[in-house]
Amino acid sequence: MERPSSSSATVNGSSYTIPNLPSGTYTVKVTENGGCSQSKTMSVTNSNQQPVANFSYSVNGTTVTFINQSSPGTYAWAFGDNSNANNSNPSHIYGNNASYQACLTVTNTCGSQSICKTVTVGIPANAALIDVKDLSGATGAIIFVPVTIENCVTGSLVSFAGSLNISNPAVAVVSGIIPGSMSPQYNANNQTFSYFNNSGSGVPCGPGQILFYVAVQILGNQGASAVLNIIGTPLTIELGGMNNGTPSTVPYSISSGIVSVANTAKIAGEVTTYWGAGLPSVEVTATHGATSLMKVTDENGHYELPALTVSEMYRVEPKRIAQAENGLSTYALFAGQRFILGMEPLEIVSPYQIIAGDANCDGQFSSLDLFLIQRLIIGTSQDFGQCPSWVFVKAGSPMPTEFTATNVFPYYNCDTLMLTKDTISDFIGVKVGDILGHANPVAIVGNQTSPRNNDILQFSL
Ligand SMILES: [Ca+2]
Ligand SMILES: [Ca+2]
Repeated sequence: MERPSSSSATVNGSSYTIPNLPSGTYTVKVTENGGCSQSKTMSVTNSNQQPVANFSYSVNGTTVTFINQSSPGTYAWAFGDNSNANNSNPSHIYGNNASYQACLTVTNTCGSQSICKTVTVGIPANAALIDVKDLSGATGAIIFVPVTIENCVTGSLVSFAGSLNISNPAVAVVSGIIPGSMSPQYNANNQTFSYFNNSGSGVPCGPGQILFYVAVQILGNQGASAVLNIIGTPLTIELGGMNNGTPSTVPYSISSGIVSVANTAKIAGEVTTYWGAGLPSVEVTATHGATSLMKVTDENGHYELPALTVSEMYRVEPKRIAQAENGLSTYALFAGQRFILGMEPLEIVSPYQIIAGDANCDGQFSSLDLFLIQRLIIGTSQDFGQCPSWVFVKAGSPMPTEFTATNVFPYYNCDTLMLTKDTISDFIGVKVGDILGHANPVAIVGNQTSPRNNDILQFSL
């Protein structure tokens, strides 16, 4: 080979390789054993050079700023605490006072090269510690990660600003900031926050105090995690406090948090009448396999079944035992009879009224049901026999708009779902026999009814 450098290679089969050539124009001369030769000119460009990895870094508390000194290519940083980055000159905040192996891999079309360095970080004793807590939530949930202050080196805090970062946006993303003792303004476009106290004296600074919460939406699959950081780009971190009556910056260190995807989720919801009144004391049971968990609705009809294992099928079913005579009236029987005769009474406008009318739960509203309701009104019987006092319909399940005495049946009386994330499951409660919707939603025992159009709800316990 001739200019700009010379090298030689032995043919291996019909090919040969001469690595690490600087860019330039080369003449390749092939000589056979007998001395005959032939030449060809070709050029080698820079882009085909092997990558070279190197970096330096600076430490400030637990914040490390990395300076890339590698050849061009794509960069993959592994900071040694299970977090990563792909930008050229990342800044990273470590969670603990410790040593970490930080590695950089640079890749180009010729291959890749890695280099690792030991980075030791520490939190100075004279600095306040801003601690982003660890928190997990189910896929789809929004969790509220507390940001607290420890080692409060100032009497009161007057300002705080910085930028939020999540190491892997496929796992979780920041959706906002919820006030604690501070109420920062937040810019979702660049994930920066800024707070200043407008009382003139600042907010008292106590150990463990929650400054604010970062609202984080969980997106990843269960078991995944990401680092939630307060970082100095694009908005520089600055903590301001009162120092002997003078506002000044406060030295700080930041401990990052881990947001992770939980392997449990909750089923929650509300149980209401079809006119929207909350139903308390409804037993809502979630069953999968041989296990079941039950919670009773509160005074507003809300329930919550927490910490259910995900990736399981659940059957959610409400049940309410309350007095059978609630909401019954002879007038409702006349309206029901006119409906059965096809006279379209004005009092019956909802398919739930037909479900209420089916007093023996046989899937149709008929004269026999009117007879059963009448027996309860006059005291010949105390219950509906094969029908419970309340039945339930899964909210949002399809209902015919042109309903008849039979086409609203069967209805969805439970919710069956594959639990993958926090899930809402609402139900409509229907008091059996209450054809006109007059049942008192809070009546559990005794004999009380209350017209729902009345502002005053009359009941006694
Ligand atoms: Ca932390
Ligand atoms: Ca019936």
